[in-house]
Amino acid sequence: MSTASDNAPLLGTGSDGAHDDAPRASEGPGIAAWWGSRSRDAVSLFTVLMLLGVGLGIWVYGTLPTSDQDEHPHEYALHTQNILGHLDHLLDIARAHNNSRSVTNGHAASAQYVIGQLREHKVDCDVHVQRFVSPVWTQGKEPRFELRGAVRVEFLHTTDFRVMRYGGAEPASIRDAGLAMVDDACTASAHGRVADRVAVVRPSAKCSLFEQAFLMEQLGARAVVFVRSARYRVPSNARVRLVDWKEGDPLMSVPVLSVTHSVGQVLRSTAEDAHVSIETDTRIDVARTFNVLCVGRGGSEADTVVVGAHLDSVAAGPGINDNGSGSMTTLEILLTLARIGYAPRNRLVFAWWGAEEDGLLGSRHFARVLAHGWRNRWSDSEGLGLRWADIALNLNFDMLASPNYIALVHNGTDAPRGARMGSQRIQRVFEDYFVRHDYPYKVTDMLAGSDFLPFVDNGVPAGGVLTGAAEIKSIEDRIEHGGLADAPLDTCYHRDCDTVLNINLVALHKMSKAAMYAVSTLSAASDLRGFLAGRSELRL
Ligand SMILES: *[C@@H]1O[C@H](CO)[C@@H](O)[C@H](O)[C@H]1NC(C)=O
Ligand SMILES: *[C@@H]1O[C@H](CO)[C@@H](O)[C@H](O)[C@H]1NC(C)=O
Ligand SMILES: CC(=O)N[C@H]1CO[C@H](CO)[C@@H](O)[C@@H]1O
Ligand SMILES: [Zn+2]
Repeated sequence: MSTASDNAPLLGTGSDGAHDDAPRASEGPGIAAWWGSRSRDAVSLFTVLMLLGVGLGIWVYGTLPTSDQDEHPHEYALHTQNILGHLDHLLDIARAHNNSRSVTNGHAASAQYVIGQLREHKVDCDVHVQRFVSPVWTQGKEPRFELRGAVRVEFLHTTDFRVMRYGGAEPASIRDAGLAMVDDACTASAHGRVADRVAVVRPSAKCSLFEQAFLMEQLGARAVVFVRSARYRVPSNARVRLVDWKEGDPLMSVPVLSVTHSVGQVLRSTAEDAHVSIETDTRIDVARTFNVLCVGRGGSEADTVVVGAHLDSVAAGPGINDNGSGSMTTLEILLTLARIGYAPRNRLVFAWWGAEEDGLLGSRHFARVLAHGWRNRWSDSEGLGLRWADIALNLNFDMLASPNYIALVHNGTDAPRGARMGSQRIQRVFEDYFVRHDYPYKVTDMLAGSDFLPFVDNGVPAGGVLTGAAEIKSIEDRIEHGGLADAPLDTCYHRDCDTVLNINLVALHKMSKAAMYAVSTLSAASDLRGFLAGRSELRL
């Protein structure tokens, strides 16, 4: 009893007056005796109230979100250092595979690393490997292009002409071929003279470059030369093949060159009696590759959020910023969510696309199989447990750590009508992050160049952040975003110096957390479809 009443103030039940007059028997020395008087009871009442007050304060403090960290715990749980650790592994993989992680080199080892991490951290998802084939174009020796006529000109590679990517499935050596000037290569008529000659084509807007080049090839042209319009000073390095290639579609056999406008004028003015020689050393090999998918086991299937990044690099370098930074950030986001026991309201699917650098083939394959029921020889065994109609949105993370970066958010208004409203809403989620942290950012187009395209083209809203590639930073952008003006955002874009040293840590930190914010927010949203359709606000 006495012990209890001695302790009463601390338990918050004493000071009821019952003991007011009873002098306390001192049961022991020290503290117990100290409490045994009226005045001390007053002190103890004060203590109780004070402690209660403090306790209440602590409780209120603990339940109210009082800091950014309390409000956005997922962002803070993500550690940039871990992403760097993954990137180190990717670099090791590239080093062991001729300094590349392309379809034919280190992609498979990169995928094994991702799958190994998912297993090691016991991520609660079904891992699928979705196989497809991808044409891989390579160029060996420098090409040559020479004109013999009234004048004799040896054109300069990259200054005057280039072999367009995917233009030429095998090495070619063309000697003294005549020229045929073609103004409309979209229609087969009127090109009788193309056979056995080199077709010099002014590209038409009426059909794709590939359709024009392929028609010339079918009409017997030995090579195709596209003349650029005068506003470009250099020949094009674009792909000539349809980006939407799939197994069984044709590829160009004969060489396809791009030349500057002035070279085109020289060819045109000497066409009658001129001959050209062309030597190329290019190949197209059809390689097997795959996407890695981690299909979450929890959350509403009908509101699936697909988080994607491409895992392959170009053949020319290890691709650590491009786009290792995106793929390893998404990996670390997933591992972090697993570590903190995150249970999404909406199912999360993580995707590491293959063959992005060869024309978004991995994500296009995914969309073709799911949205259009397309099958290849492996599809039946793949059973992904996913339906296109269940995919509510796609988040795409590509380059997130460009050394001279600008924080860029994709412009949802660029998405086709069916995906526009949702894409605008996703854009706003990213913008909220930058505004909340007071980080400068810029809205950039969402028209081409990455794996969100097959989603928006098939009615699924998409969004994402990126930090820029070969674009040059303007002085205005430098004032707003810092860094270096008149320099590319990523000097090492698609080059062999794209290593861990090419990673901007500040950019990686900001952008990976922006990605985490969007992933955790959108996968936790109730009525996600209503939010994307503009019917409701974002509710968690
Ligand atoms: C390694 O890469 C270089 C440069 O890209 C290339 O010339 C060479 O053929 C590659 N070697 C192999 C074995 O792939
Ligand atoms: C977003 O895209 C739309 C349509 O393509 C364009 O009108 C608008 O100016 C763009 N917004 C920004 C901020 O670039
Ligand atoms: C953001 C960005 O530039 N990402 C790049 C990733 O790789 C593809 C394929 O080369 C580029 O087109 C993207 O631009
Ligand atoms: Zn790239």
